[in-house]
Amino acid sequence: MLRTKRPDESGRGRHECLRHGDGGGYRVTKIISVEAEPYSFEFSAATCALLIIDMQRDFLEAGGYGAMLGNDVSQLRRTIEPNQRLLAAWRAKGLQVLHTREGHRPDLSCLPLTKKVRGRSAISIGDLGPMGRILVRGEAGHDIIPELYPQAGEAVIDKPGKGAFYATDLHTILQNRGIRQLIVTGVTTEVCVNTTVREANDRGYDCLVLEDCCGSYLPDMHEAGLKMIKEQGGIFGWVSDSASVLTALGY
Ligand code: C5J
Repeated sequence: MLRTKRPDESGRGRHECLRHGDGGGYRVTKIISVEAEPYSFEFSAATCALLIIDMQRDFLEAGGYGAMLGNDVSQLRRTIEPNQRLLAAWRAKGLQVLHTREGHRPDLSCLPLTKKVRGRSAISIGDLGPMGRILVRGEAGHDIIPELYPQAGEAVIDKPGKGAFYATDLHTILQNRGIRQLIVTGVTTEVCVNTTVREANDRGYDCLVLEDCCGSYLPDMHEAGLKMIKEQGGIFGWVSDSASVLTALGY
């Protein structure tokens, strides 16, 4: 495939011509440009997916794991509405969506002992809570919140670690679907979002993280997590917000 960019154009509405080897036909792909830091993030609809990280009841709802550990879930719940708006717009354009869930097999065979005991908390992964066994696949608390529930055709990646690429088929799915760019949202900013963005970066994906669609129980960690992504010329990726993506999509 041969790619030619029109040299005089930049930003919104720019087009890229993709010429296919057989037959020499051209397909014109619109480049969508989102205002972002450290500079604009560009993607084409066919090669970009929305990746929503761990918007699970155990992290976001009263009675879930996060709340049982004494965290203020409102810090995460403020991300629900912007995620809903973005997801609705993304779906309406027919673009690709993937969701992740952090959790473990019921026999806990994919749960390292280190993760089970870290924090020395009275309750830990696998214990029984108000929404079933904490972060165990198949339990109510492990599932995605109803407000952002996956639709048919949207891949749900069950991950045992913080990063969505570790011990999952996410990379294979993205490769098979021709995805090269990810718009990443979800919780928590400094843990699973950051780990996933770093893993994606090392695998050759460009990631745009949306600050209003990501959250942390600890606001200063949210800020730090975003800063680490966009510093040094975007060492791990870009940071923007949902309004900028919606504007770029023509809403
Ligand atoms: C955490 C996550 N914080 N999804 N998980 O343990 O960030």
